[in-house]
Amino acid sequence: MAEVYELPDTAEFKAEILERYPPKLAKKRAKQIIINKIENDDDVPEILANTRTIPGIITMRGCAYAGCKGVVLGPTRDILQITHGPIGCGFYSWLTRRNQTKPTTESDVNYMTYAMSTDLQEEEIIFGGEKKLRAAIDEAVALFHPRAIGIFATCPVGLIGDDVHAVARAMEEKYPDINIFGFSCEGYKGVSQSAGHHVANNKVFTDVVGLNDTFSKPGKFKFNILGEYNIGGDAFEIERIVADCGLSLHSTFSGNSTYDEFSSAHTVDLNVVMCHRSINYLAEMMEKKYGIPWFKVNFVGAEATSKSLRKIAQFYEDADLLKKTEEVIERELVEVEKVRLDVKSRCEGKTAVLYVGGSRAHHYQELLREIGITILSAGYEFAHRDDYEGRKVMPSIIVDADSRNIEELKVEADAVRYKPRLSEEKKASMEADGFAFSDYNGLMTEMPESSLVIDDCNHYELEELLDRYHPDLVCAGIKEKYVVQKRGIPMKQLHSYDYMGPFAGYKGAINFYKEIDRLLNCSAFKFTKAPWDESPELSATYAFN
Ligand code: CFM
Repeated sequence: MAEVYELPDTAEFKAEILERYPPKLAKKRAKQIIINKIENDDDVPEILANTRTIPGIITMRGCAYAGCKGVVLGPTRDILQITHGPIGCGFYSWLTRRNQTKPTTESDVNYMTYAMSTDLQEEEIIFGGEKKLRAAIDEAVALFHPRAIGIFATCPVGLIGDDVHAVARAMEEKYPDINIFGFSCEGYKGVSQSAGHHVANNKVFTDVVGLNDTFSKPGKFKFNILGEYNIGGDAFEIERIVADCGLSLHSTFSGNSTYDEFSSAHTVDLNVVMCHRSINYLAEMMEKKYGIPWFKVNFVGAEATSKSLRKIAQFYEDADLLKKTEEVIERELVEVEKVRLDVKSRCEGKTAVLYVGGSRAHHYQELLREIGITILSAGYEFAHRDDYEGRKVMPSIIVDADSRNIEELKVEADAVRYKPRLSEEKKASMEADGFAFSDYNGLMTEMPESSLVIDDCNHYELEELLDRYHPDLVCAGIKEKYVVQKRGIPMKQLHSYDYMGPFAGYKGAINFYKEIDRLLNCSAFKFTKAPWDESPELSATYAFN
């Protein structure tokens, strides 16, 4: 049952926010700023999501290229990745997210430390850039001899009509031993980075997964983690815990991953999904084509980690595995509880708001609640209605022209490799016992009643909210960080974690508790005076009828 926190005057606050917008925009934002209400069977109000940001608004969002190259493919280390576009796109998607990797031997390749780009100039924008892309691939092959190359399209490439797929096909003919594939992830391809996730999922599914039937790892209980990107070392901590439980993690999509792991990912028995938004497509497609079931997990938060480990162990129905898992949980919780209770004594009763991507605004509520912090407001930058309201609303989501822009692959069972890991009867009986497959309840069911859920929150709304409700902590990204901190409010980046991590798993929980304790109880913020409070500020309003 969700906590009840009476955030005062939310309706009035919402009306005030909307009053300053032109009428058409106010009408749209009214559907994206929601006062949370949880009905009996976990029904929540409908929210408008995955829709275009209003031009001129300072959004927190990124682009489709960022979602494809930066997010989904970026963390894998031995697929050589070439950004076809101006140098800025390649440069700013180059490890700013702090995704880490750890080659297992000295001779393992790691391309993540390179930013490879065709560095398009005016000349190519006018006369076409495919020649330069082919030359870049020749150069990359000569220097690195990679096994796989991904080519990522940026906005100008789409505008001038360069065909990255045709180049990929031609270059694959020239280098038949190298798997070369292109991504139509032009920045404007969708309304946010979410479109890029989908493009990435599709291509990895059609061109990589399923190619290698022989690569395997030792161990009995083989599974993949989908949607964990090893920011600040999160995947390393998850790897440590699942190995201690006796599980065999085959491939993570895509934190600390390799091409071999991706291409043989169809050989395991289970997919667990961490970030639902960025990768639920791949989970669904792998189930249809190979018969691998999936369910949602969350390794952010000590309790959530324990729950997720137990669910994975229960899936295999093995007494030893279950026993070992309980031992790991008990062992790890000793230190976690010690730190948690100490930190909680200083953080209890504080309040926070979170506006992050498409899953962390939900997952990190777990960690904050564990140290007694109340969530006043949260929202995603680019999630869809299912991430807010739960997957049960998926059939009622209206597919608009922007979403239709991204191909929905028609997936059928593989003639050779399809093997249902669970019979229909078995799955049904597990479900009858409360074991949820292919499910996600979304963020709103776990938010306090009457808290504010804001989709695609912008800087104006965030500042109004800070003025009105004075949260003790803001969790968001780099674009928000300094505006918030200059006001004297501690701010934690939940994308890159600033300079820290891991925050996942048990050690991550300890790191996070301590960091939030330091931030909330640091007196330096009390002495901070925002420059705009000290000197006059220009202000303006829209002129409209
Ligand atoms: Fe998934 Fe992510 Fe997120 Fe995301 Fe992202 Fe990220 Fe994020 Mo930044 S894949 S949706 S596109 S959990 S980069 S690791 S932190 S916005 S909440």
